[in-house]
Amino acid sequence: MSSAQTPSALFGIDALLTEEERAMQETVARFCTDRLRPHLASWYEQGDLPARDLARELGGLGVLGMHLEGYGCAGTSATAYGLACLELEAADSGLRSLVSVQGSLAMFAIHRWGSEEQKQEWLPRMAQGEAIGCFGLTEPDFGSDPAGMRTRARHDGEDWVLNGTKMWITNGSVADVAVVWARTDGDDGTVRGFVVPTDTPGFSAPKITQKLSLRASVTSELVLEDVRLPASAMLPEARGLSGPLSCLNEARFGIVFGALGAARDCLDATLSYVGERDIFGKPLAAYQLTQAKLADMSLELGKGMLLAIHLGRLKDEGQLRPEQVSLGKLNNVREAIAIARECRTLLGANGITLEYPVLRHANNLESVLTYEGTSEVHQLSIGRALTGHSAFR
Ligand code: TGC
Ligand code: FAD
Repeated sequence: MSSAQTPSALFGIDALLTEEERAMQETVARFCTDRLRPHLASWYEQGDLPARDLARELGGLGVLGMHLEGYGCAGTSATAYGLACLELEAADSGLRSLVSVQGSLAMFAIHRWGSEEQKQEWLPRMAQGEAIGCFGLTEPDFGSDPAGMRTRARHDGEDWVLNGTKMWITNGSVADVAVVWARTDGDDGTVRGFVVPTDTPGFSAPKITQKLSLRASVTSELVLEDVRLPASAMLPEARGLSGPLSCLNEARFGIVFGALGAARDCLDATLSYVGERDIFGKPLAAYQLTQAKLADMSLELGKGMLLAIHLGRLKDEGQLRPEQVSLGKLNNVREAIAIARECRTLLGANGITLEYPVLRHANNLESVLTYEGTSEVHQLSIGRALTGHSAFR
């Protein structure tokens, strides 16, 4: 047999990255191998993970809010952040989610839209993983259409009083601080963001159980019953839906890279499996049908990487537009889940167990396909950019 190449080597991906980016990728990959991989199957099976310990370790690694400037954040390139997401998601989408929600949603919201006091109070601790954040936008009846949200913020003297329910909130039950989006009773009912310490009376976060996807991740409901907050809890600079939607661009960007990590891990496991599995007297890898599958999957993985790196460079130049993030999220998650499912076929019955990562990734990617804008939402965003017509309503 001639020497085998990885899909990444086939595409020459490393040549497109800076030394610093490759170093960051390797550091995160090593952490995943040493610290995460030995536990992934059992965390997934138990439907739980030691989120607090992991947050501190991830903080020590420097990946929480790593693409933000100041307040204890590393200020890396967007591409370096994407590559960290890729390695984390090659371990498990739940781990990438923990980091995405912390850095791209909760920390970004405070960094971009918060007061200096809010930034000083929360960001350094969140960067170190000493404080965990969550981001409450989705509600039981309003996921794709957050404009319909029912959570209300009522002015009472100098205070704000929040009532409502948020649903499917990553990190909710383990969070120290929740960024909650609510419609105000003043300001013509504008959507505003609030920084809510989770020990505020009236706030609770029951954990959602019985998930079949993203099991190594804490997902919760947020219940707000007369949660009274001082005026200083409002994010002063965010006004309207563009506030939360700008945060989604950040998290979606991480997923553009992250989903490819899950796909790469599936392909790596499968390449190794087909080399060792003998069927009808020769390795499964030596059949044309197998090689056609492997070639097509590698092609999609490599094309996805080229797209991700292109979008990363645009982001670093401050040129990345939301509809371009939609191109990446739609394509790379759609292809990643197709790769995971195809890999599963090559593993036969072994593919349905936790001994191999493939079905775990495929199941996780069902969530990734839905959160941060479903495929259909991204198709419609691209459609709007192409035609000028909004077909959401
Ligand atoms: P629309 O009229 O289009 O926009 C309202 C205002 O927002 C602005 N805007 C954006 N700004 C920044 N970035 C974007 N991507 C933006 N998209 C829109 C827009 O310019 C406008 O600004 P202004 O100043 O004129 O008021 O709003 P719409 O109600 O028609 O909705 C558009 C739509 C459907 C695209 C949006 O609602 C949407 O993206 N829906 C999907 C919701 C979603 O993705 N939720 C994710 C929740 S968080 C999560 O899932 C975390 S998962 C865990 C993990 O990340 O790991
Ligand atoms: P719906 O909006 O009800 O969509 C159902 C179907 O209708 C989808 O196929 C959708 O594409 C389709 N559809 C919607 N609109 C249209 C249209 N205009 N035309 C045609 N079809 C349409 N949210 C947060 O705020 N914070 C979090 O931390 C968070 N974490 C999550 C973690 C997990 C594991 C999961 C699964 C979800 C999480 N979410 C979070 C929620 C996530 O963002 C929503 O699930 C997502 O936005 C979709 O909303 P929905 O589930 O209500 O689906």
